[in-house]
Amino acid sequence: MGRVKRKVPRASPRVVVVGLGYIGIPTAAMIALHGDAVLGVDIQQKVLDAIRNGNVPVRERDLTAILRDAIRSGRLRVSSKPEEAEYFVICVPTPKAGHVADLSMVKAATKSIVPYLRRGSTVILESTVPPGTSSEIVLPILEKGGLRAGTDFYLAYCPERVLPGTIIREIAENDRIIGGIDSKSAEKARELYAKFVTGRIHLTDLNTAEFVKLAENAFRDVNVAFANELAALAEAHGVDVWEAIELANHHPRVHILRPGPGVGGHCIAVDPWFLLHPKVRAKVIPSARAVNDERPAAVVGKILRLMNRNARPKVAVFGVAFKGNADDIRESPAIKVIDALRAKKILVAVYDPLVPNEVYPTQSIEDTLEGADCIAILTDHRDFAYLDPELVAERVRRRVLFDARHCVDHARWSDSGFVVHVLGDANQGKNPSRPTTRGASDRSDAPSQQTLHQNVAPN
Ligand code: SAJ
Repeated sequence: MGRVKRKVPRASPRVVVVGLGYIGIPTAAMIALHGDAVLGVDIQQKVLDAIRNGNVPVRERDLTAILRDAIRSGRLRVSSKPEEAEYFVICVPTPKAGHVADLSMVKAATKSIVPYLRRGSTVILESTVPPGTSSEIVLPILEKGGLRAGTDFYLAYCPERVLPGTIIREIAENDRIIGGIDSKSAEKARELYAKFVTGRIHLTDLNTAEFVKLAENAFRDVNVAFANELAALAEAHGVDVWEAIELANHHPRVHILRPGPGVGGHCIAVDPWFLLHPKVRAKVIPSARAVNDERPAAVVGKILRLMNRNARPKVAVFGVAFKGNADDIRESPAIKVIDALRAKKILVAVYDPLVPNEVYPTQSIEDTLEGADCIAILTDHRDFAYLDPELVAERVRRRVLFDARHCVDHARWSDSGFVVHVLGDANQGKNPSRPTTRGASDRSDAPSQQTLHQNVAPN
């Protein structure tokens, strides 16, 4: 990929964005595209090099195009050090350490901007943090530089709310919540976001904004846990949970989410813990976490029951990303399932069309299927709906499918001789499995990866 040349002379930044990851890059690019000079700052040289060359170190639809436009316009530069600016936007990760937030990157990013703060600057934190972080941790670090928040500079919290996979659309269209240390701070932050956000912007105080962000992700976690519990109950009652959920969702005030092998990613599986407080014996949020954390083990149990303990059973895992159509494996429930199966001496091959091999070791679709005793779909990548079960059947040793995401056409797989087991549906998988008609050695004319997929969308 050729280096993208700047055509316009270097401008001093109006906005400095600290942390060039999933949130920082699109934020910096959007602000630049809407007319402000932006400096993106990151401590990783390889991230800076990639961006300078117009390459996006994160996979996100349309992001490369807007990043390149922003660089080409001359309004986006990157550097390892901040500069003086009117706005500082902090977008660094807050992983969890045990059940608490690791704020080391927030602290380091905050310290890094202190020498560049000037009278009238506005500091905005976007990272997901426990309530109180902006006022009790960020504020004192900033004030060590001698300026006073609310008087000399402004401080606001504006959580990112974008869904990985649709970040570019959501970064513009979603409503934003802005908490300010005072109303002037919230207003100053609103002025920045109003340039590129078409959704509504709601102003509040710092703690409330921090709390709202966590409440949103805990809400989703609890609702996925509810769907997961329904799946277990449906199996016990001999009901198909997918049909049951579909029917229940016809109620005007019911919207049940989808069950699955667990909750992954760097947000929903992590953030609910940050909401807890020592003074409160919270029950719903920790229970939801426990329900979702137990899902991989339940899936492992199901897959083991499908294994005929022949010489060395092999499972072909489809999808290692934490969710469909993503290339991110952080906290992925699929990895927990794979590791547990391997610990039980099951041979596991992994195919994921989106996750690069250097991120997680995967195999070609052919090698993954070769001699498999069970195909386990653990991630709902759109690609999997296009697999041709007739061609897949020619590669495997036993035609057994376990679909933990309800994402392929089960009738077609059954028609191709597969015994289909679906998470949450006790009625599937009643037919005894039958071996393939072709021997494992008779594979010379096997289809290529391309032909294992249909060319048309399934019904
Ligand atoms: N999942 C299910 N069933 C569902 C929905 C999700 O099992 O019905 C699983 C997914 O497979 C995945 C996990 O939950 O493993 C989380 O995926 P997700 O799509 O629910 O959420 P994230 O982590 O990609 O993004 C969330 C979003 N938060 C909410 O929807 C409330 C996003 O808007 C946030 O910006 C993001 O967290 C974040 O950065 O905090």
